[in-house]
Amino acid sequence: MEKSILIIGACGQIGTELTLALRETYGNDSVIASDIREGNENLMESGPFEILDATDYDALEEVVAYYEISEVYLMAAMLSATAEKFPMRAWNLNMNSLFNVLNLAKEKKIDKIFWPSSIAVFGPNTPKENTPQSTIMEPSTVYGISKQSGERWCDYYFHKFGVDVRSIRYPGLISWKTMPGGGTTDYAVEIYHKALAEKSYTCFLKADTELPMMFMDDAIKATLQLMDTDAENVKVRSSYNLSAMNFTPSQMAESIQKHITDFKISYEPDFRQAIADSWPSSINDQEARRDWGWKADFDLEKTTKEMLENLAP
Ligand code: AKB
Repeated sequence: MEKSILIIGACGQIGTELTLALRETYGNDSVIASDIREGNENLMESGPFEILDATDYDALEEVVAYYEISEVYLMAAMLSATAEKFPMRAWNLNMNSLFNVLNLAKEKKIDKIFWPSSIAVFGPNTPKENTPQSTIMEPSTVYGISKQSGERWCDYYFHKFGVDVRSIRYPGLISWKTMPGGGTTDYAVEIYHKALAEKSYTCFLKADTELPMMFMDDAIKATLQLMDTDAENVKVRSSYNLSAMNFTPSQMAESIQKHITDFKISYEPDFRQAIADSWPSSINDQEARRDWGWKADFDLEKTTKEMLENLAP
């Protein structure tokens, strides 16, 4: 039978590019985009779209039955900075949407799930450098707590009910097609927009805050690769560590200055500094490399070139 794929949260930063990539692979009509609001023109015009609140089980079940969906990518979530402001709303969205999708698979209404986790599952007591797959996980943010709980539930549904759920701990993601919203790593996208528009940027993190990051093409490649591999290769059913590059805001500014020589950066750390300080600065992703052949293509220099070229007016 042909695949029929539902993307929940299709209008967000990852969802938009993932939908377009999946449509290119499986055909426009086989990939149903959904969100609580409409997305950009590219996304809306390239295939079917449904307004859908993923916390509403009945509405979700109806869409799944109507389109005979076999795979769900659940990309809807409230990210770290916004979740600190609305803890209960974040918990409700991040957890109930996951339970709804896991339960659809448990009831055999869908076959396969992708659910994104994050480096936010780690906390201040986690080893900061080269953070291993399995280690101390004591997240100190609302978002991190929801992602860590989500990982435990994914692992539980796999072992208890045989649900084929697959997941990646995304680092900060850098893209030019859609803006991120409400994350702590968002500075790494905003900086390019401001560099081109104003030749200056005031960063909300300190100059030397090193975080794991990834260019969106790599994130999409990893997601499709993990979803494509045979089930027996997926040895980690909580979520895979994934790494591409690590840098600080000042290193990022230097890479921009190679193209825009008069670009200036200043620093005004806000509440997001504490979130960033609780996360790892680099990630060990040997399990993803071993199990399904993961390897990143983009480093900081290549990312900067790609971002500036595509965002330039
Ligand atoms: C955030 O900053 O909240 C996200 C993430 C690292 O999961 N980009």
